Amino acid sequence: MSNLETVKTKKKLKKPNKFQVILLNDDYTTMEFVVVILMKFFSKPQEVANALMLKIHIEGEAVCGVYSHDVAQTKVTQVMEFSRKNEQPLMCIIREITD
Ligand code: TYC
Repeated sequence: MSNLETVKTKKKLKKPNKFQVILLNDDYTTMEFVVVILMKFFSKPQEVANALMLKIHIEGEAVCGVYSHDVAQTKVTQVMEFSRKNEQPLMCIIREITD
């Protein structure tokens, strides 16, 4: 295969970028509300949601899901809107996975 063909092949097979959606701890959002968020927007069963909420509470943050950029951005927007409507200061961020 020529050099040109190799470059073309590499470009075609490039893996799509993936993005972690991360919830951050704070002192004011209720634990119950975070569990609701994890069940409603990240489809976690209640026990998993509870364990993940505690991990965030103790460690400061946790990855709640990994998605394409579009889906990750939508999750962040939905979580932030729902939190503000419910007067909770919960923060949700995106982090690109780099290798
Ligand atoms: N630290 C909060 C409390 O003690 C609970 C909490 C957990 C807040 C996870 C945000 O992403 C969070 N009420």
